[in-house]
Amino acid sequence: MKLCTIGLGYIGLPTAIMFAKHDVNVVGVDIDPRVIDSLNRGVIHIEEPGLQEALEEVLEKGTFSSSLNVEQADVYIVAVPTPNQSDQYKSCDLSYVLSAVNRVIPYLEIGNVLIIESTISPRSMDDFIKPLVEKTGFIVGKDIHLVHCPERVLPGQILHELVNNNRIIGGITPQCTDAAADVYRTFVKGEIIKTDAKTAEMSKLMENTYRDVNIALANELTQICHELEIDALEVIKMANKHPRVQLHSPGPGVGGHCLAVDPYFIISKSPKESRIIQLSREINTSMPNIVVKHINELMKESPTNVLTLFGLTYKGNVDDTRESPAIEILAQLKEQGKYEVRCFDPHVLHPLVDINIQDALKDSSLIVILTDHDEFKTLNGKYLSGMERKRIFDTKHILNKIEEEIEYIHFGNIHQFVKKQVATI
Ligand code: SAJ
Repeated sequence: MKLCTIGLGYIGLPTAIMFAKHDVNVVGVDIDPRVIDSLNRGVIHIEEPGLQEALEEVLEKGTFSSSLNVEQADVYIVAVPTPNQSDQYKSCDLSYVLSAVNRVIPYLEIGNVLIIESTISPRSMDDFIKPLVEKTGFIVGKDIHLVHCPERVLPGQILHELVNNNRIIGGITPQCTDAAADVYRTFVKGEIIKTDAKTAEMSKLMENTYRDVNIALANELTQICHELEIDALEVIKMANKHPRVQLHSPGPGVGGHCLAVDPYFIISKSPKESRIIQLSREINTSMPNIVVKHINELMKESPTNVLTLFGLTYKGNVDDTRESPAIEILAQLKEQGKYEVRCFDPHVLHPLVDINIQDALKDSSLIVILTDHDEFKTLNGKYLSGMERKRIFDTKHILNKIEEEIEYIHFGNIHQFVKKQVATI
């Protein structure tokens, strides 16, 4: 089998290398010459544990090469970005996917399998990609097997999850699904679950939407409990003792390139019906404003105007700041111009970030924890000695041990510190 992958990013590259490890002859294609140069020099251009070694292995074996140009193959996999557009409902920008398919079309031959792994809005396969392929005269399901196979791997564990996760295979016809299932059986040890293209599209989007909606519920609970002077975090702990309840955790908002993006792909396709999904997005995107309002209250009458943000990434233990609520909070505080804002994040190299925790905390009146990095969980008094007031507002509620001298504020007890009712969204 020969395979051509289009898009060599966080998903395309590990997928291409995984097939090559399993003796498939793979050419990986990308439009960025720097990516191709780097891979041809034997160096991966993204950070992912085990991937560098895997690249070296497949280059040595001779089963993987990379190129700027598509080549004739038996199977094509498209894994290119699908950003939000800037329209009213932030719909899915399919242009990179359509352009990748257009690049494959001249090479298509009867019997080929064309797989789209990029996250796409529901019905994209039926309404846009199938007609594009059929414009060539090929019949999908008979001549060409067209399939959506969403990826669901977690950065940091991609090589393990590619092999072990379940895989949803959604073909335009059952024949398409069967053909793609044979392709993934090359290395997938998880269950291969067969369905149709539009169910596969929607199920991928709903996985992340489910999480976004549940986080919004937890975030809304913090607002209700603030008003009613109840400890929201205790409420969550108690409610989760029920065997069938799993409330999520509140926080400063929802970031990253999945939860903060995918729900809009559903909303834009069905704006009238997607009421909870829209409201959840609204609640989660309002959290940075709420955190900034709390900060303003907590900084009233503070001994200095210095405050320190801990963590700029969208979640803990990653270096990714895409769509990060912490970045939004930093921007709002900078725009207000009321404080000297310092940032500390051992995972982020940025001119705004202090490398040294002592520098970040000198004369500070407040630490605001915005990301659940492991390094922050054991924060203790010895680091805080340079602070003017030892006060922590922990939006992720992650400190393991709270020393007496520290004023520890979180979404459970914020009402004791910020009496004034904070405007909800
Ligand atoms: N968050 C909360 N409260 C919670 C859980 C998360 O505020 O209870 C916040 C995080 O801090 C972060 C955001 O949500 O800002 C997203 O984090 P995440 O870990 O939930 O999700 P991602 O975006 O890193 O990865 C998700 C995963 N999807 C699900 O768990 C359903 C992953 O499996 C997918 O591969 C990935 O999206 C994707 O590519 O779609």
